[in-house]
Amino acid sequence: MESYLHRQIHDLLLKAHKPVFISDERIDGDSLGSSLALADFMASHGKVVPVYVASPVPEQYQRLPRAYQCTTDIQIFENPEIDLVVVFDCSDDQFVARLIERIPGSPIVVNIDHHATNSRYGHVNQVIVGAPATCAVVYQFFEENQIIPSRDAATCLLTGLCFDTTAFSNGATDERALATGSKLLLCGARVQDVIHTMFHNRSISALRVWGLALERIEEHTAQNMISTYLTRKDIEENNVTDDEIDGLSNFLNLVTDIDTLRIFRETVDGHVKVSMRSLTQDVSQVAKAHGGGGHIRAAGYVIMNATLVCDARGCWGVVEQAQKTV
Ligand SMILES: [Mn+2]
Repeated sequence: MESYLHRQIHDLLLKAHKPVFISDERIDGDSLGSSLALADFMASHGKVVPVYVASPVPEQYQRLPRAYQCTTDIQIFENPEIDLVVVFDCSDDQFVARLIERIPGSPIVVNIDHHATNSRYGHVNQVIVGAPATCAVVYQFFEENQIIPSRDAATCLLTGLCFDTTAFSNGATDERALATGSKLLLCGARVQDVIHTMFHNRSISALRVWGLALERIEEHTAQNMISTYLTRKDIEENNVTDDEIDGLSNFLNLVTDIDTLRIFRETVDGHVKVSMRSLTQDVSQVAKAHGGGGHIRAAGYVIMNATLVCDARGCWGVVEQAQKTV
């Protein structure tokens, strides 16, 4: 089935007159790497495909091959000629629906992903839950169609694979991840560029904010769990962006043997975002129960209209505001 779908996607890509790619709302190494690798494949067939991103590409990813093809211009969807939409690493069908409803025609939607919570919203759904990254699914696309990815495409794919496996260290690291990594190196992926993109990019201010989060770690011994908290004030007073402090949950997951961890962070629009990681628990179910999503071992959700408060004893908690009534 997977091979059949890869060949079907190949045909759709080559037949499309006006394709558009969508990278997941949450921009990371995997969502960008997978979409840019296929954008590179399309360029080798003379087609420059726009890659829609919900917000500007964070600085650390701006050197990825073809990152210049990313656009935040939502008006690109207002084109009746669009006949194919390919969505990468995105389990949120509402995000995709809001973009697709802007297209005056009825394009074919291809959904390429590996999230356990993906609802299979496309006409063609290449959702491989066992895959370590969407980039591994896209690598399989190349392989099953007997195409050798270019050096640039391989570098994009290795970026996503390293991102989602935290450089082959977390629970998503399996035989397929290591085998795919090795094949990408043989295709000429630039591993030092990937390591630089992933790790050598933290500003000192961002580390200070991480420091606040590390200081505030609370232990829940009975559940073998830790939690920590970051407010808007922490982020804004240190002049860092949310992108810059992303990666804290992966870092904690890498350096502790605590089973489950949760990071609560106030968002710019008045909500609280919860990121969870676990070594043994299915946190995707917890996330789903709260309207979020993700993977079995890495998932998250948003508590709407909420703030974080620290009481006199230094204990942190989430305060949900009642919805304003008109
Ligand atoms: Mn992913």
